[in-house]
Amino acid sequence: MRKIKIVTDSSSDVLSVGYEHFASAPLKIITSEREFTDNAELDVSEMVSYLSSYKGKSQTSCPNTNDWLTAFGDADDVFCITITSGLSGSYNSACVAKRIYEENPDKRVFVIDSLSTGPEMYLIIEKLEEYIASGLAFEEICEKISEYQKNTGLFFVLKSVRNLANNGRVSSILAKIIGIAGICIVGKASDVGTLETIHKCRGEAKAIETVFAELEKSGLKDGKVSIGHCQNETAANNLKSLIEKKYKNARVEIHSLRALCSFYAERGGLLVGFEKI
Ligand code: X90
Repeated sequence: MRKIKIVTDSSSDVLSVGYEHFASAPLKIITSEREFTDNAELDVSEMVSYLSSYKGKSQTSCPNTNDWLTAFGDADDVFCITITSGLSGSYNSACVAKRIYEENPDKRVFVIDSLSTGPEMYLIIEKLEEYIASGLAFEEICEKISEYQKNTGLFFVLKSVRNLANNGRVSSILAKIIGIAGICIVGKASDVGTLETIHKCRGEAKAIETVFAELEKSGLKDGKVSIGHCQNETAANNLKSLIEKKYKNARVEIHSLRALCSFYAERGGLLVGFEKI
């Protein structure tokens, strides 16, 4: 029997799955005083509190090739899913790790660029588990998961884009607009895996209604929805209720974001992954 493993970076917020062969390669959040490794041991809410009063420089770093090789471990077949290559070097270092790993001709690695992060990666990981459990061949899983990925998407609601702007992931002009109290942005992961701002909303309630309308426009039906939040379970539950009221068979799951997504989504932020079918 070949050992099949699912490997992700910590931007997926997934620390463990039902399937036994799984590993997460942590990203890091670095300030001039402290360094946070995004793994199961980290107290994310303590980090978020610390960052909310920290005024200095901060940045993040993705897993390097060695980190990925460690995560692949001794598996024969690896399905490796990364944060979008549009915003991070994680996908690139995973591809280098794949080339090294496959110098052994018995090993196979399929690297998936999520073109997204967090909850959309969560849905892709769940689907991989399903395909592996049903005993599909490696090539079939590669094909099917690529198809599945075309039918998932990610929206977000953010109250601050300070950390995104400071790290060059969105424009500083946008950061200033959002800095105005009470303004939330609603946006989505673009087709090339970058942030696309769609609306600037006054107040969280309006932002939740808006993201629901956008989800519907993009094909939300009775499929799966995954909501990740940074210390904002109330907003996550409000969105869940809106969805379930109209789509009785939708399966909506809520979880707390881990460190990397919390750092960029910031306190109050929501990320929403969904199936378009
Ligand atoms: O390599 C690194 O250091 C990681 C850089 C990650 C940068 C962006 C993370 C965004 C997290 C913010 C809203 C959702 C955006 C989705 C766009 C594809 C969450």
